[in-house]
Amino acid sequence: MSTSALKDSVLSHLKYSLGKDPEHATTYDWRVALSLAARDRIVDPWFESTRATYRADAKRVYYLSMEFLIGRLLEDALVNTGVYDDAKAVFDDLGLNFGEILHDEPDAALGNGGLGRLAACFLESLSTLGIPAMGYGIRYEHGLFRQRFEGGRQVEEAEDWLTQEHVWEFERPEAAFEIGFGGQVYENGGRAVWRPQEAVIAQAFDTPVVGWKGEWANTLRLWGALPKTVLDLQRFNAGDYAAAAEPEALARTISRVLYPDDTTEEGKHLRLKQEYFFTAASLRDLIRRFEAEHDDLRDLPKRVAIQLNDTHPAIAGPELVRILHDERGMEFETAMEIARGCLNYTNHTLLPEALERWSDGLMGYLLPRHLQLIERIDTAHQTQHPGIAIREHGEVKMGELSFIMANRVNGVSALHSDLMKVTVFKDLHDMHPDRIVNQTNGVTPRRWLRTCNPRLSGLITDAIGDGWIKDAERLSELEPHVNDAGFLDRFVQAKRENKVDLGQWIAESMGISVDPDAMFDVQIKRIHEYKRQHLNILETIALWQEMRDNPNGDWTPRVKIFGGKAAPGYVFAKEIIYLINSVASVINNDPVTSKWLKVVYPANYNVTLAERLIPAANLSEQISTAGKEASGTGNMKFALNGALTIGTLDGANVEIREHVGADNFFLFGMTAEEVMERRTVEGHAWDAISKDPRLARAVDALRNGTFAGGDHDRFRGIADNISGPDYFLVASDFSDYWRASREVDQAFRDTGHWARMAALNTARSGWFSSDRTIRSYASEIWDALPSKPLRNI
Ligand code: 26Y
Repeated sequence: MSTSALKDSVLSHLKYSLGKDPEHATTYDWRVALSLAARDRIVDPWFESTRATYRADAKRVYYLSMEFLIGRLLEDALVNTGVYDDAKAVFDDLGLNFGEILHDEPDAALGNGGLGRLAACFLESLSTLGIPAMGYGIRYEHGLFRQRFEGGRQVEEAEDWLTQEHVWEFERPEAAFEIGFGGQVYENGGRAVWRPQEAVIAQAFDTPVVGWKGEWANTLRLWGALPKTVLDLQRFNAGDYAAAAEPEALARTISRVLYPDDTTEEGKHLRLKQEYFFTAASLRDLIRRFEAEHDDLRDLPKRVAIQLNDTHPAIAGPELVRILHDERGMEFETAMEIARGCLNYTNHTLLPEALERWSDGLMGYLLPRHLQLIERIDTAHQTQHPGIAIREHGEVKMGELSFIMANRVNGVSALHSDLMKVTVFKDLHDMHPDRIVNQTNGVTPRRWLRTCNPRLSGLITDAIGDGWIKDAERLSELEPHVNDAGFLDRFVQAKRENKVDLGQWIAESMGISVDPDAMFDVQIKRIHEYKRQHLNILETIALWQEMRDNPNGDWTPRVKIFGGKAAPGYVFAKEIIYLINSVASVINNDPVTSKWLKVVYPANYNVTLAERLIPAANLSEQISTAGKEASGTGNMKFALNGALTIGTLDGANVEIREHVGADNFFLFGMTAEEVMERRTVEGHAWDAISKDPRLARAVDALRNGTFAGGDHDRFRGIADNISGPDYFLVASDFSDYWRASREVDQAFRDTGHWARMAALNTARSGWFSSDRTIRSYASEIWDALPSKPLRNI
């Protein structure tokens, strides 16, 4: 398509869709006009994909997820449909700032972190591979909260991405289902009939997800909750306006907010409602689609694979059995078999507190028939495999339920899948030894290299052509180039320019000046004790103290960059945020160390900020307590963008190290096994602190008010934790982390060698493409085949 055709399309949308003339159009107007023009180019392949799927009677994959952390869509769509350069030319021609227009788009934060972003990468890969698939989730009015810092503390604000029109979606008033809650179960002619007490409408909103080169597009179908009756007219006419609007407000609450990854008690009722709401609507939708084409529901497993993204949609098991058994009259055992033939479950955590459990009371109140069916499923399973119960201590364990109802269960890295077999799912694994399979996570190279890092991707394409974008393993063709000084120079140059851009952004948005030749050392992820941001900040404190001891030393300059949100109810994580910000304000104002050390913590880390930070990183901090991080996916994005990792043998770090080579990875810390052993040593933290004077002094600085304007109490909680229970073994891993960090310093000074290691990280990270992950799910779990590519744009 030519630039002028795109320009006509943008101008036409500006006029006819937005009712604006170019003289009065705002950045928003231009952005929406361009988005609509881009969307137009996706609609044909989207329709064609659906038609091809029907024609081939292909098996469909349904990915059920409470979270889709899709971020911004415009730039990705322009790149994937091949019109990015044309679009830029159009706006240059119009004399408008293209970057500003792209950045006007709100970041759709319909997820908390890794699990939600993984779902978004998977959708893009499913489209790139041409696998007929649909993502199902919730159209939250308010995504993940916006984070601000007030005096260094996290403050949460409601996110409101939907106050602007979401231009990518199509509302589907005809695709709507009534979803019930509560009520009673009756018996009628030998069949159970559930008569819910209340009901809301789940209405579909579709967003096309286009793959590379626009060859295929799948759908992300998000459900919004609507009332059955908009207004109680009787109450309204009686003058009680608030009460009249109540049904609407109550119904809409269900799709109002995304739950922050949290363990608070409040809102449990609403969370379970959300889970059932979107799961039930999705199942009804896919059964309706199946029945439009086929007449025997016993064929469902041949035509449909359903992937449960963690236990959040686990109610799909009993719901599918309820539909097949109660509503369609199938034998219970047959219904079970069919449901199990369709369902698969991905586990994303071994942390016991993060595995969902619902009390019998709440489950019985909101979903009385489902509780009965869960009892029956439990009994049936125990008859065959005594010793494991889904229900225990008055609770339903959703992990066990998901496992029992699934054809395949998977972990998200090799280590994690192995640990599943010996920890939380040990007994179930022993009973069903073939059920757990590993599917190591991946990230889409389109967004996480091609789009977010145009300098590096341009250089790669110059060297090896653009085949790597669709087949990331071809990045290995870069290997011979890492011995070419000219290539390495350009590699270093691309990284440096990305750092200059980031430095400018940091200066403008935070008023902190950073040296683009310093090492950019980045830890971005949710704030959690197991991810150990406090280990990083302790090392920062110790380094700063040492620099002050030796102000004439030849220190390697570093910019420590942090990003991440804490769950609003997670007090300790919020203390860590406060500590990082407090340390930053002391260190950044210290004239003695300012040429070597800066601490930068921009607020409101999100997908857009990740896209800015990752291309500019030299060092990737992946320092979780071994055995706790299921996989990590940020670690893959960094390696792909030529950052070196300092990390523990945890999650996918293990596999990253294997792929990039042990020489190109800074390893430290205890292994998962050593961690378990160390915990049994009484006084392990004290022991570690007494053996390492640097650590002792850093912990002391938390207690003596150095970072709290003399207040000895402000960070006492963190200090006491590190020197007391220290469940996450910050103290025990400190010395080795310090050692590895100094090795990093040394290595960074040998710029040529560092560049070579960085380039090797890029060349050897292609395996971490989500295309590889999806191919593997397709062959090992879904038995789904890619359809033929349709056409090239
Ligand atoms: C129960 C509920 C409130 C809840 C909500 C969100 C519980 C957990 C989560 C999110 C979990 C999550 O994001 N897990 C991450 O999944 C990534 C993708 O597999 C992994 O890379 C990462 O290690 C894991 O922490």
